[in-house]
Amino acid sequence: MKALIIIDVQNDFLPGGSLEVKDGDKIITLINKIMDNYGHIIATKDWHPLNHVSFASNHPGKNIGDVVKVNNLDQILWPEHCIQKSKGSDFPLNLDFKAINKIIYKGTNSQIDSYSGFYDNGKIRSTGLSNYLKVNNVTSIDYVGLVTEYCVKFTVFDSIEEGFKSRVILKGIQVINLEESKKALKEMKSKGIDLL
Ligand code: VGL
Ligand code: ZN
Repeated sequence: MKALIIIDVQNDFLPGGSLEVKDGDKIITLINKIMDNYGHIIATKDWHPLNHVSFASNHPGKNIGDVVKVNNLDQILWPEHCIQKSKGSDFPLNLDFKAINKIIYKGTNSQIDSYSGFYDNGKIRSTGLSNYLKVNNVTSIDYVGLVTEYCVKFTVFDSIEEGFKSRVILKGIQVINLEESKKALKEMKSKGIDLL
């Protein structure tokens, strides 16, 4: 069974959002168009509590973009984004979200970030995504969403490690930092992830 996983297509990552990605909205038409081709459609949502460790606002004296150590892990500090139940955490209205079969929430623990849709950044807690896919006999996954060098990258790395045939649809992703994203795509390729 083939699945489509849509990563973090949420208002805060789109133009006008608190962590807006330039042209982040340009991938939505394509995503809507390809949804029909899949037996299962899963979306991940970045889903942070207000006191989340990734927010610069929770580190007095620090700024957005600074890197701090949290339990020995590097943590980049972001603006507040995708706060649980906020408008910024919603799917955009022009995404065909009614076609989504399952939503996986990540970054819900205030003390640790989660770029991957499978595990938190310390690989301590599973989100349940892997189990959901296995129970539904999914063996092959195509990925779209935001953003290439963070959540897409770490999700597909875990995807291949979990044994799923994994492909990234290049017209369905978007980047924050072009240099970092080029590196990310190279790393994906070297790990056996197909780039379409
Ligand atoms: C993401 C930064 C912080 C992402 C999530 O979805 O790529 N990036 N939280
Ligand atoms: Zn986040």
